[in-house]
Amino acid sequence: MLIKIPRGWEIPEREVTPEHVYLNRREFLTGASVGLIAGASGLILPGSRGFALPAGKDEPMPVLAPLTAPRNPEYKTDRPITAERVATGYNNYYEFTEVKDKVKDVAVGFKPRPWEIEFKGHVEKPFKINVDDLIKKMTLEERVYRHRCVERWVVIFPWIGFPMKKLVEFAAPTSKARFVRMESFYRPGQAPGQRGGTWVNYWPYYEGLTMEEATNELAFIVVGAYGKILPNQNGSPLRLHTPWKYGYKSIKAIKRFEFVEKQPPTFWHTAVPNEYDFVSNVNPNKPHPRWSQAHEQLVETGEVVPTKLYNGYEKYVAHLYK
Ligand SMILES: Nc1nc2c(c(=O)[nH]1)N[C@H]1C(S)=C(S)[C@@H](COP(=O)(O)O)O[C@H]1N2
Ligand SMILES: [Mo]
Repeated sequence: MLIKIPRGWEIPEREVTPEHVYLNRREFLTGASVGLIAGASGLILPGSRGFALPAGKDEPMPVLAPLTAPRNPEYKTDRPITAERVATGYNNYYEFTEVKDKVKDVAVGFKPRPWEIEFKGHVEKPFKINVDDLIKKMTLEERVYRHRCVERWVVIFPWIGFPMKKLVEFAAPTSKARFVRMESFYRPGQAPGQRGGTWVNYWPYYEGLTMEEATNELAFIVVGAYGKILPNQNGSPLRLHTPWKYGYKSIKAIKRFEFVEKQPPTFWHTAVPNEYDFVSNVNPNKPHPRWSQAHEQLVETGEVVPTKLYNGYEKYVAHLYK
C-alpha cells in the first residue's frame, strides 16, 4: 500500500533529532494499515492503528517477580489500562536504542540489581541505600496514570510505587533545597546507546523538579507495573513518573537524588535547548517547535484524541504554575 506522506509532517534528514522523529517516520513507512486523517486545521495523525504491536501475540512475556499493592482509587483515567504487552514493548530509553519496539530486547542485558541509590546535596546527612532496603521502608500503592510522551503517544500504566514526597521526607533535605536533581546510570557495557551514536557525550540522563513539584501528591516513584517488578525497559529498578509532564521528565533507573539551590540543567534541554524546557507540562496550546501538541494518539488502539492541559491532572497541579 502506498502511503502519501504530506509535506509538513515529513521531517528532513538534517532535522533528525531525538524524540518524535522515530515515531513520525517509522509509523508511516511501515504501518500497512495506517490511514491518515487531515482535520480542518490541517492536523495530520495516523488514523487507524498507527503503531505496530511490539511483540507478536504469541511471543511469551518475560517472567518477572510479582509485586502487588492496593490500588489507590483517587487516580482514575478516562481510558482503559494499556495492555501490558504494548506498554512494556513500546519504549523510549535512549541508553539502549532509539528503536522503540527493540528497547525491551536490547535492555535484557541490563542488571538493575544490586542497585545503590545516593542522596546528596542539601540534606541533613548524605547517604547511600540499597534500592530494596529503600522500597521496604515505603508503603507501596498502585496508581493508574496516563503517560504522555512529547511525541504525542499515550499509554495508561498501572504503576506500583510510592509518592515522591515520602522519598523527599526520607532524604531529609535542609531549607536550602529548592530543586531536586536526578541522575540515571552510566554503564556503557550494558547500554549500547552509551557507547556511541548521537548522544554519546550527554550521558548519564539527568532531570530535575522544583521541591513543590517533587512533593506534589502526583509525583510518583515507580518500582513496579502490572503486578510485577518493573521491567528493565520501563526503568527498573526505580524511576519517576510525573504524569502532568511530558514523558521525558520521568527519568528511568535513578542512581542519585541531589538537593540543590539552583534550577539544574536537564538532559533534553542541554541536548536540544530550543525544543525542551525545564517545566515541560503537557499543554495542547503550546506547540512543540516542529509539531502541534493539540492531539495525541493511544498506542494500543491508534485512536487520536485531544490533548488535555496538564494531561488531565489540572486540579492537582495548576496552582503550582499560577
Ligand atoms: N534514563 C532515561 N529515562 C527516560 C528516557 C531515557 O531515554 N532515558 N526517556 C524518557 C522518555 S522520552 C519517555 S516518553 C519515557 C518513556 O517511558 P516508558 O518507556 O516507560 O513508556 O521515559 C523517559 N525517561
Ligand atoms: Mo518521550
